[in-house]
Amino acid sequence: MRYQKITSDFFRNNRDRLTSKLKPDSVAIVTSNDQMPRSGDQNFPFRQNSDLFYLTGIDQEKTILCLFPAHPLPANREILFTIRPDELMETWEGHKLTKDEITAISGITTIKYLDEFNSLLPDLVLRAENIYLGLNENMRYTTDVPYRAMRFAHQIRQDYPLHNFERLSPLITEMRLVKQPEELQVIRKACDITGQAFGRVLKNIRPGMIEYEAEAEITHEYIRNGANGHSFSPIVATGASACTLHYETNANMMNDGDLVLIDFGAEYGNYAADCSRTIPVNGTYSARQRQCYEAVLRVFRQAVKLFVPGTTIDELHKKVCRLMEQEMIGLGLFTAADLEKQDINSPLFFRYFMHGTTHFMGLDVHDVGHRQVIFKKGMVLTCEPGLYIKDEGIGIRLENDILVDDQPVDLMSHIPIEPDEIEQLMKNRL
Ligand SMILES: [Mn+2]
Repeated sequence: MRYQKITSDFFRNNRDRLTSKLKPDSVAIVTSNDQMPRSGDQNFPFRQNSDLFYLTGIDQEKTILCLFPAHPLPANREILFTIRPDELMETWEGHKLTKDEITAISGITTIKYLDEFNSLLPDLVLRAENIYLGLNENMRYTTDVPYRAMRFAHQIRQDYPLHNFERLSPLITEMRLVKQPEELQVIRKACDITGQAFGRVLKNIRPGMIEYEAEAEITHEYIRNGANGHSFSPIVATGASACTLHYETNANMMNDGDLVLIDFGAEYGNYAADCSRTIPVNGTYSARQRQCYEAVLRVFRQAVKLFVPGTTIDELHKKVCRLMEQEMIGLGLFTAADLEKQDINSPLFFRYFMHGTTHFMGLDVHDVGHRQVIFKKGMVLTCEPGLYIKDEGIGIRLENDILVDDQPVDLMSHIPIEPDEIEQLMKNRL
Protein backbone atom coordinates (compact mmCIF):
# COMPACT_ATOMS: atom_id res chain seq x y z
CA MET A 1 0.00 0.00 0.00
CA ARG A 2 1.39 3.37 -0.96
CA TYR A 3 -0.15 5.50 1.70
CA GLN A 4 -0.15 5.68 5.46
CA LYS A 5 -3.26 3.99 6.74
CA ILE A 6 -6.00 5.64 8.76
CA THR A 7 -6.72 3.60 11.92
CA SER A 8 -9.67 1.20 11.98
CA ASP A 9 -11.34 3.32 14.70
CA PHE A 10 -12.08 5.97 12.08
CA PHE A 11 -13.92 3.52 9.83
CA ARG A 12 -15.70 1.82 12.76
CA ASN A 13 -16.89 5.19 14.00
CA ASN A 14 -18.19 6.06 10.53
CA ARG A 15 -20.19 2.82 10.43
CA ASP A 16 -21.61 3.45 13.90
CA ARG A 17 -22.65 6.98 12.96
CA LEU A 18 -24.28 5.72 9.78
CA THR A 19 -26.21 2.88 11.42
CA SER A 20 -27.53 5.28 14.07
CA LYS A 21 -29.25 7.18 11.22
CA LEU A 22 -31.01 4.13 9.72
CA LYS A 23 -34.70 3.43 10.37
CA PRO A 24 -35.34 0.46 12.68
CA ASP A 25 -35.19 -3.00 11.06
CA SER A 26 -32.90 -1.95 8.25
CA VAL A 27 -30.05 -3.47 6.34
CA ALA A 28 -27.59 -1.31 4.41
CA ILE A 29 -25.61 -2.82 1.54
CA VAL A 30 -22.66 -1.01 -0.06
CA THR A 31 -20.80 -2.46 -3.04
CA SER A 32 -17.37 -1.60 -4.37
CA ASN A 33 -16.72 0.01 -7.72
CA ASP A 34 -16.18 -2.12 -10.80
CA GLN A 35 -12.81 -2.84 -12.26
CA MET A 36 -13.35 -0.74 -15.37
CA PRO A 37 -12.38 -2.39 -18.68
CA ARG A 38 -9.87 -0.41 -20.74
CA SER A 39 -9.01 -2.25 -23.97
CA GLY A 40 -7.68 -5.65 -24.91
CA ASP A 41 -6.96 -7.49 -21.68
CA GLN A 42 -6.44 -4.31 -19.60
CA ASN A 43 -8.44 -2.64 -16.87
CA PHE A 44 -8.18 0.97 -15.79
CA PRO A 45 -6.45 1.29 -12.41
CA PHE A 46 -8.97 0.37 -9.71
CA ARG A 47 -10.50 3.17 -7.67
CA GLN A 48 -12.70 2.27 -4.71
CA ASN A 49 -16.24 3.58 -4.28
CA SER A 50 -15.64 6.56 -1.98
CA ASP A 51 -18.55 5.65 0.34
CA LEU A 52 -17.31 2.09 0.77
CA PHE A 53 -13.80 3.34 1.51
CA TYR A 54 -15.20 5.82 4.03
CA LEU A 55 -16.98 2.97 5.87
CA THR A 56 -14.28 0.27 5.67
CA GLY A 57 -10.87 1.51 4.50
CA ILE A 58 -10.83 -1.43 2.09
CA ASP A 59 -9.27 -0.54 -1.24
CA GLN A 60 -9.91 -3.88 -2.94
CA GLU A 61 -12.32 -4.67 -5.78
CA LYS A 62 -15.38 -6.95 -5.40
CA THR A 63 -15.94 -5.97 -1.77
CA ILE A 64 -19.47 -5.79 -0.29
CA LEU A 65 -20.37 -4.31 3.10
CA CYS A 66 -23.61 -5.30 4.88
CA LEU A 67 -24.72 -3.42 7.98
CA PHE A 68 -27.68 -4.70 10.00
CA PRO A 69 -27.45 -3.12 13.48
CA ALA A 70 -30.53 -4.93 14.86
CA HIS A 71 -29.70 -8.41 13.58
CA PRO A 72 -30.39 -10.93 16.39
CA LEU A 73 -27.02 -12.60 15.79
CA PRO A 74 -24.29 -10.13 16.77
CA ALA A 75 -21.90 -11.70 14.26
CA ASN A 76 -24.22 -10.71 11.40
CA ARG A 77 -24.53 -7.05 12.33
CA GLU A 78 -21.50 -6.15 10.24
CA ILE A 79 -20.35 -8.45 7.45
CA LEU A 80 -17.75 -7.74 4.83
CA PHE A 81 -17.63 -9.96 1.74
CA THR A 82 -14.32 -10.30 -0.09
CA ILE A 83 -12.53 -12.26 -2.83
CA ARG A 84 -11.68 -15.85 -1.88
CA PRO A 85 -7.89 -16.23 -2.09
CA ASP A 86 -6.77 -18.23 -5.08
CA GLU A 87 -3.15 -19.13 -5.65
CA LEU A 88 -3.33 -18.90 -9.43
CA MET A 89 -5.07 -15.51 -9.37
CA GLU A 90 -2.55 -14.17 -6.87
CA THR A 91 0.33 -15.40 -9.03
CA TRP A 92 -0.90 -13.04 -11.74
CA GLU A 93 -2.53 -10.20 -9.86
CA GLY A 94 -0.56 -10.19 -6.64
CA HIS A 95 -1.65 -10.36 -3.05
CA LYS A 96 -5.32 -10.09 -2.13
CA LEU A 97 -6.27 -9.09 1.41
CA THR A 98 -6.70 -11.92 3.91
CA LYS A 99 -9.56 -11.98 6.42
CA ASP A 100 -7.17 -10.92 9.18
CA GLU A 101 -5.84 -8.04 7.14
CA ILE A 102 -9.37 -6.87 6.39
CA THR A 103 -10.24 -6.98 10.10
CA ALA A 104 -7.09 -5.01 10.94
CA ILE A 105 -7.89 -2.29 8.40
CA SER A 106 -11.65 -2.00 8.93
CA GLY A 107 -12.34 -3.28 12.45
CA ILE A 108 -14.99 -5.61 10.99
CA THR A 109 -14.76 -9.09 12.53
CA THR A 110 -17.18 -11.09 10.34
CA ILE A 111 -15.48 -11.54 6.99
CA LYS A 112 -17.06 -13.86 4.40
CA TYR A 113 -16.18 -14.78 0.85
CA LEU A 114 -18.06 -13.36 -2.09
CA ASP A 115 -19.27 -16.82 -3.16
CA GLU A 116 -21.20 -16.98 0.16
CA PHE A 117 -23.04 -13.71 -0.48
CA ASN A 118 -26.08 -15.04 -2.35
CA SER A 119 -26.80 -17.73 0.24
CA LEU A 120 -26.42 -15.30 3.17
CA LEU A 121 -28.38 -12.43 1.65
CA PRO A 122 -31.88 -13.82 2.50
CA ASP A 123 -30.92 -14.09 6.18
CA LEU A 124 -30.31 -10.34 6.17
CA VAL A 125 -32.97 -9.12 3.79
CA LEU A 126 -35.86 -11.25 5.08
CA ARG A 127 -35.38 -9.96 8.62
CA ALA A 128 -35.36 -6.33 7.45
CA GLU A 129 -38.17 -3.96 6.51
CA ASN A 130 -35.92 -1.44 4.78
CA ILE A 131 -33.00 -1.98 2.43
CA TYR A 132 -30.61 0.98 2.15
CA LEU A 133 -28.56 1.17 -1.05
CA GLY A 134 -26.01 3.68 -2.22
CA LEU A 135 -25.80 5.12 -5.71
CA ASN A 136 -23.39 7.74 -7.00
CA GLU A 137 -25.73 10.69 -6.44
CA ASN A 138 -23.69 13.54 -7.83
CA MET A 139 -25.56 16.55 -9.25
CA ARG A 140 -22.74 17.24 -11.71
CA TYR A 141 -22.72 13.78 -13.22
CA THR A 142 -24.87 11.28 -15.03
CA THR A 143 -23.71 8.18 -16.85
CA ASP A 144 -25.21 5.56 -19.10
CA VAL A 145 -22.69 3.00 -17.81
CA PRO A 146 -24.58 0.56 -15.56
CA TYR A 147 -22.09 0.54 -12.71
CA ARG A 148 -22.03 -2.13 -10.00
CA ALA A 149 -24.15 -0.35 -7.40
CA MET A 150 -26.75 0.45 -10.08
CA ARG A 151 -26.86 -3.16 -11.31
CA PHE A 152 -27.13 -4.42 -7.76
CA ALA A 153 -29.98 -2.01 -6.96
CA HIS A 154 -31.97 -3.22 -9.97
CA GLN A 155 -31.31 -6.86 -9.12
CA ILE A 156 -32.26 -6.69 -5.45
CA ARG A 157 -35.40 -4.66 -6.17
CA GLN A 158 -36.41 -7.36 -8.61
CA ASP A 159 -35.63 -10.16 -6.16
CA TYR A 160 -37.35 -8.48 -3.18
CA PRO A 161 -40.12 -6.32 -4.64
CA LEU A 162 -42.10 -6.07 -1.38
CA HIS A 163 -39.35 -4.38 0.66
CA ASN A 164 -39.02 -0.68 1.28
CA PHE A 165 -35.91 0.76 -0.39
CA GLU A 166 -34.06 3.77 0.99
CA ARG A 167 -31.17 5.94 -0.21
CA LEU A 168 -27.90 5.79 1.67
CA SER A 169 -26.34 8.68 -0.18
CA PRO A 170 -28.01 11.58 1.71
CA LEU A 171 -26.95 10.02 5.04
CA ILE A 172 -23.32 9.43 4.04
CA THR A 173 -23.11 12.80 2.28
CA GLU A 174 -23.99 14.58 5.51
CA MET A 175 -21.16 12.72 7.22
CA ARG A 176 -18.56 13.10 4.45
CA LEU A 177 -19.10 16.85 4.25
CA VAL A 178 -17.54 17.50 7.65
CA LYS A 179 -13.96 16.30 7.71
CA GLN A 180 -12.55 14.56 10.76
CA PRO A 181 -8.98 15.05 12.00
CA GLU A 182 -7.80 11.82 10.35
CA GLU A 183 -9.15 13.01 7.01
CA LEU A 184 -7.65 16.47 7.35
CA GLN A 185 -4.28 14.89 7.95
CA VAL A 186 -4.54 12.94 4.69
CA ILE A 187 -5.88 15.97 2.76
CA ARG A 188 -2.98 18.06 4.09
CA LYS A 189 -0.60 15.39 2.82
CA ALA A 190 -2.27 15.52 -0.62
CA CYS A 191 -1.91 19.32 -0.54
CA ASP A 192 1.76 19.08 0.45
CA ILE A 193 2.57 16.71 -2.40
CA THR A 194 0.71 19.03 -4.77
CA GLY A 195 2.84 21.90 -3.49
CA GLN A 196 6.03 19.93 -4.09
CA ALA A 197 4.88 19.29 -7.64
CA PHE A 198 4.40 23.02 -8.17
CA GLY A 199 7.90 23.66 -6.85
CA ARG A 200 9.23 21.23 -9.44
CA VAL A 201 7.30 22.96 -12.23
CA LEU A 202 8.70 26.36 -11.21
CA LYS A 203 12.23 24.98 -11.39
CA ASN A 204 11.83 23.33 -14.79
CA ILE A 205 9.48 25.33 -16.96
CA ARG A 206 10.92 27.39 -19.84
CA PRO A 207 9.93 28.72 -23.27
CA GLY A 208 9.85 26.02 -25.95
CA MET A 209 8.66 23.28 -23.62
CA ILE A 210 5.44 21.44 -24.46
CA GLU A 211 2.65 21.60 -21.90
CA TYR A 212 2.80 17.84 -21.29
CA GLU A 213 6.41 18.19 -20.19
CA ALA A 214 5.15 20.30 -17.30
CA GLU A 215 2.47 17.67 -16.67
CA ALA A 216 5.23 15.03 -16.54
CA GLU A 217 7.10 17.02 -13.85
CA ILE A 218 3.91 17.06 -11.78
CA THR A 219 3.28 13.34 -12.26
CA HIS A 220 6.89 12.56 -11.32
CA GLU A 221 6.57 14.39 -8.02
CA TYR A 222 3.23 12.74 -7.18
CA ILE A 223 4.40 9.20 -7.76
CA ARG A 224 7.72 9.60 -5.96
CA ASN A 225 5.81 10.85 -2.92
CA GLY A 226 3.39 7.93 -2.72
CA ALA A 227 0.33 9.59 -4.23
CA ASN A 228 -1.99 7.39 -6.30
CA GLY A 229 -1.51 9.95 -9.05
CA HIS A 230 -3.70 12.85 -10.15
CA SER A 231 -7.05 13.41 -8.45
CA PHE A 232 -8.33 14.60 -11.86
CA SER A 233 -6.86 15.09 -15.34
CA PRO A 234 -4.47 18.01 -14.93
CA ILE A 235 -4.80 21.14 -17.05
CA VAL A 236 -1.64 22.78 -18.38
CA ALA A 237 -2.97 25.55 -20.63
CA THR A 238 -0.84 28.20 -22.26
CA GLY A 239 -2.12 31.59 -23.44
CA ALA A 240 -5.67 31.58 -24.82
CA SER A 241 -6.02 27.81 -24.22
CA ALA A 242 -6.47 28.73 -20.56
CA CYS A 243 -9.83 30.24 -21.54
CA THR A 244 -11.06 26.72 -22.41
CA LEU A 245 -12.04 25.69 -18.90
CA HIS A 246 -11.56 21.95 -19.26
CA TYR A 247 -8.63 22.00 -21.69
CA GLU A 248 -6.62 18.87 -20.97
CA THR A 249 -4.88 18.14 -24.26
CA ASN A 250 -1.70 19.68 -22.80
CA ALA A 251 0.10 19.44 -26.16
CA ASN A 252 0.84 23.05 -27.15
CA MET A 253 4.19 24.75 -26.94
CA MET A 254 4.72 27.21 -24.10
CA ASN A 255 6.09 30.32 -25.75
CA ASP A 256 8.13 33.20 -24.42
CA GLY A 257 5.72 35.84 -23.15
CA ASP A 258 2.81 33.45 -22.50
CA LEU A 259 1.13 32.77 -19.23
CA VAL A 260 0.49 29.13 -18.38
CA LEU A 261 -2.46 28.10 -16.21
CA ILE A 262 -1.94 24.87 -14.32
CA ASP A 263 -4.89 23.22 -12.52
CA PHE A 264 -3.68 20.10 -10.79
CA GLY A 265 -3.95 18.05 -7.61
CA ALA A 266 -2.58 14.87 -6.09
CA GLU A 267 -4.72 12.02 -4.83
CA TYR A 268 -3.18 10.58 -1.68
CA GLY A 269 -4.78 7.79 0.35
CA ASN A 270 -7.91 8.30 -1.79
CA TYR A 271 -8.23 11.96 -0.77
CA ALA A 272 -7.93 14.79 -3.28
CA ALA A 273 -6.12 18.09 -3.46
CA ASP A 274 -7.03 20.71 -6.06
CA CYS A 275 -4.77 23.66 -6.86
CA SER A 276 -4.44 26.22 -9.65
CA ARG A 277 -1.53 28.52 -10.37
CA THR A 278 -0.79 30.80 -13.30
CA ILE A 279 2.83 31.55 -14.08
CA PRO A 280 4.84 33.33 -16.79
CA VAL A 281 6.58 30.85 -19.10
CA ASN A 282 9.70 33.05 -19.29
CA GLY A 283 9.81 33.74 -15.56
CA THR A 284 8.55 37.34 -15.57
CA TYR A 285 4.96 38.61 -15.75
CA SER A 286 4.42 41.36 -18.33
CA ALA A 287 2.91 44.58 -16.97
CA ARG A 288 -0.57 43.66 -18.21
CA GLN A 289 -0.29 40.05 -17.04
CA ARG A 290 0.77 41.23 -13.59
CA GLN A 291 -2.04 43.78 -13.47
CA CYS A 292 -4.60 41.04 -14.22
CA TYR A 293 -2.89 38.55 -11.88
CA GLU A 294 -2.91 40.96 -8.97
CA ALA A 295 -6.60 41.65 -9.55
CA VAL A 296 -7.40 37.93 -9.27
CA LEU A 297 -5.10 37.60 -6.26
CA ARG A 298 -6.90 40.44 -4.45
CA VAL A 299 -10.23 38.72 -5.07
CA PHE A 300 -8.73 35.40 -3.94
CA ARG A 301 -7.51 36.97 -0.67
CA GLN A 302 -10.94 38.49 0.02
CA ALA A 303 -12.73 35.28 -0.98
CA VAL A 304 -10.73 33.08 1.43
CA LYS A 305 -12.16 35.10 4.34
CA LEU A 306 -15.68 34.13 3.29
CA PHE A 307 -15.27 30.42 4.11
CA VAL A 308 -16.94 30.71 7.50
CA PRO A 309 -19.78 28.70 9.06
CA GLY A 310 -23.29 29.73 8.01
CA THR A 311 -22.72 30.69 4.37
CA THR A 312 -23.36 28.63 1.22
CA ILE A 313 -21.58 28.15 -2.10
CA ASP A 314 -24.26 30.27 -3.82
CA GLU A 315 -23.97 33.17 -1.35
CA LEU A 316 -20.19 33.11 -1.43
CA HIS A 317 -20.07 33.02 -5.21
CA LYS A 318 -22.37 36.04 -5.50
CA LYS A 319 -20.02 38.07 -3.28
CA VAL A 320 -17.00 36.99 -5.29
CA CYS A 321 -18.71 37.98 -8.55
CA ARG A 322 -19.25 41.49 -7.15
CA LEU A 323 -15.55 41.70 -6.25
CA MET A 324 -14.52 40.45 -9.69
CA GLU A 325 -16.82 43.00 -11.34
CA GLN A 326 -15.04 45.88 -9.62
CA GLU A 327 -11.64 44.47 -10.60
CA MET A 328 -12.82 44.13 -14.21
CA ILE A 329 -13.73 47.80 -14.25
CA GLY A 330 -10.23 48.56 -12.93
CA LEU A 331 -8.75 46.47 -15.73
CA GLY A 332 -10.74 48.39 -18.34
CA LEU A 333 -12.85 45.43 -19.46
CA PHE A 334 -16.02 47.52 -19.03
CA THR A 335 -17.02 50.68 -17.22
CA ALA A 336 -19.16 51.37 -14.19
CA ALA A 337 -21.66 52.95 -16.59
CA ASP A 338 -21.77 49.73 -18.66
CA LEU A 339 -22.46 47.85 -15.44
CA GLU A 340 -25.41 50.15 -14.61
CA LYS A 341 -27.17 49.33 -17.83
CA GLN A 342 -26.20 45.67 -18.20
CA ASP A 343 -28.78 42.98 -18.89
CA ILE A 344 -28.91 41.11 -15.56
CA ASN A 345 -29.72 37.89 -17.41
CA SER A 346 -26.41 38.18 -19.24
CA PRO A 347 -24.09 39.96 -16.77
CA LEU A 348 -20.88 41.54 -18.07
CA PHE A 349 -18.58 39.78 -15.59
CA PHE A 350 -19.69 36.40 -16.92
CA ARG A 351 -17.76 36.99 -20.17
CA TYR A 352 -14.53 36.93 -18.16
CA PHE A 353 -15.39 34.75 -15.13
CA MET A 354 -17.72 31.97 -16.19
CA HIS A 355 -17.24 29.26 -13.58
CA GLY A 356 -18.05 28.78 -9.92
CA THR A 357 -15.82 30.03 -7.11
CA THR A 358 -15.82 26.86 -5.08
CA HIS A 359 -16.80 23.23 -4.68
CA PHE A 360 -16.57 20.73 -1.86
CA MET A 361 -13.48 18.53 -1.83
CA GLY A 362 -12.57 15.30 -0.05
CA LEU A 363 -12.53 11.70 -1.20
CA ASP A 364 -13.65 13.07 -4.55
CA VAL A 365 -12.20 16.22 -6.02
CA HIS A 366 -15.72 17.45 -6.69
CA ASP A 367 -16.97 15.99 -3.46
CA VAL A 368 -20.48 15.36 -2.20
CA GLY A 369 -22.58 18.39 -1.26
CA HIS A 370 -24.58 20.93 -3.26
CA ARG A 371 -24.61 24.70 -3.61
CA GLN A 372 -27.13 25.38 -0.86
CA VAL A 373 -25.44 23.30 1.86
CA ILE A 374 -24.81 25.57 4.85
CA PHE A 375 -21.11 25.68 5.70
CA LYS A 376 -20.01 24.13 8.98
CA LYS A 377 -16.64 23.99 10.68
CA GLY A 378 -14.60 21.13 9.23
CA MET A 379 -15.87 21.34 5.68
CA VAL A 380 -13.21 21.63 2.97
CA LEU A 381 -13.76 23.54 -0.24
CA THR A 382 -11.68 25.09 -2.97
CA CYS A 383 -11.42 28.83 -3.50
CA GLU A 384 -10.81 29.50 -7.18
CA PRO A 385 -11.58 32.88 -8.69
CA GLY A 386 -10.49 33.27 -12.31
CA LEU A 387 -10.24 35.82 -15.10
CA TYR A 388 -10.28 34.89 -18.77
CA ILE A 389 -9.62 37.53 -21.43
CA LYS A 390 -9.44 35.49 -24.60
CA ASP A 391 -8.66 38.47 -26.87
CA GLU A 392 -5.53 39.19 -24.85
CA GLY A 393 -4.48 35.52 -24.56
CA ILE A 394 -4.80 35.79 -20.79
CA GLY A 395 -6.38 33.12 -18.60
CA ILE A 396 -5.71 33.29 -14.88
CA ARG A 397 -7.01 31.06 -12.09
CA LEU A 398 -5.75 30.92 -8.53
CA GLU A 399 -7.02 28.06 -6.38
CA ASN A 400 -6.30 26.82 -2.88
CA ASP A 401 -8.12 24.35 -0.63
CA ILE A 402 -9.76 25.96 2.38
CA LEU A 403 -10.94 24.50 5.69
CA VAL A 404 -14.11 26.21 6.94
CA ASP A 405 -13.71 27.77 10.40
CA ASP A 406 -14.40 31.07 12.17
CA GLN A 407 -10.96 31.97 10.85
CA PRO A 408 -10.78 29.95 7.61
CA VAL A 409 -7.64 27.82 7.27
CA ASP A 410 -5.85 27.85 3.91
CA LEU A 411 -4.46 24.32 3.52
CA MET A 412 -2.23 25.54 0.68
CA SER A 413 -0.92 28.74 2.21
CA HIS A 414 2.62 27.32 1.85
CA ILE A 415 2.34 27.01 -1.95
CA PRO A 416 3.78 30.16 -3.59
CA ILE A 417 1.15 32.49 -5.02
CA GLU A 418 2.57 36.06 -4.73
CA PRO A 419 3.89 37.12 -8.16
CA ASP A 420 7.18 38.39 -6.70
CA GLU A 421 7.80 35.07 -4.99
CA ILE A 422 6.99 33.12 -8.15
CA GLU A 423 9.34 35.30 -10.23
CA GLN A 424 12.05 34.91 -7.61
CA LEU A 425 11.72 31.11 -7.57
CA MET A 426 11.77 31.00 -11.36
CA LYS A 427 15.03 32.99 -11.39
CA ASN A 428 16.64 30.05 -9.63
CA ARG A 429 15.75 27.60 -12.40
CA LEU A 430 18.21 24.87 -13.25
MN1 LIG B 1 -11.34 23.06 -8.40
